[in-house]
Amino acid sequence: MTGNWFCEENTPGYSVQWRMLQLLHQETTPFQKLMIADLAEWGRTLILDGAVQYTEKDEFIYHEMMAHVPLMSHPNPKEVLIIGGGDGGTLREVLKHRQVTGVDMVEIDRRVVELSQTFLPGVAQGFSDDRVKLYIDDGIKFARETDKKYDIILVDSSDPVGPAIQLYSQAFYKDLYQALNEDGMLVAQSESPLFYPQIFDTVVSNLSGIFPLTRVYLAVVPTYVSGFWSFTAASKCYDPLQLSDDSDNIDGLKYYNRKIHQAAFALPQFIRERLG
Ligand code: AG3
Repeated sequence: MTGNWFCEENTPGYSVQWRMLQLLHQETTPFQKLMIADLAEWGRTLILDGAVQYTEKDEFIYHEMMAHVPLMSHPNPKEVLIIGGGDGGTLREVLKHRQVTGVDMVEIDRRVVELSQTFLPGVAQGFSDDRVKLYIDDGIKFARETDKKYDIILVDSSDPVGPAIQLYSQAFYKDLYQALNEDGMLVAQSESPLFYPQIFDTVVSNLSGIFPLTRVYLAVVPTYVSGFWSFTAASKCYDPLQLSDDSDNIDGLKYYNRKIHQAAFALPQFIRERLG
């Protein structure tokens, strides 16, 4: 950190600097270094191990795209599992679907949940919704041990460092496959294909080794490394690209709409070539 600037080092050759108006909280949890700051231009921001996860200004893009693409494609999503996502952004979007009757959320770091509720605007409400059950637990262990079946699973993980490494493994995805109903669907954030192509390849190839249908989609998330961000949808039955006629109409969206849903699956040539 230099003066009032927070510096996110993405690679040894590429860093981004953010002017910090106020450092609101900082601590080292048993899992990671957690920081909440008010950044000029971006507002309240959650930073884990030096990587920006959530900013007030652009979080809606990532969270809407993570939740609504699978939820609008599945005709009858009732039970949802969120792994990670302790800030509550994905949860807030999932709860906008009236068809959803239960959401289990598994976050390893209790402090992420507690501090997000205290400091991040617009996420606390979700945690008190009757449909939600919060497990402070290791997502890997939860996936291995659960005998519940879900319609949708969302893997809202941080980068594959520290507590999140195993969330990119094939063993974990196999457990999630088991935890999905026969027509279930999963979405995992799959990092920047431009900047972290190996991680992107790992997610896609691990998932496509297990699921009959895997599709990548994109969104611009300005505050994530390079802004060029991907999600990978893996499905047992429905095509994630296809919107279901039975899906809810959701109010109050700022990014997602039906045209965006389909456009997000149009992939640039360099990604198509990576996918083979
Ligand atoms: N999860 C993905 C954040 C990745 C950001 N990476 C980085 N800045 N190096 C975000 C969790 C939000 N619910």
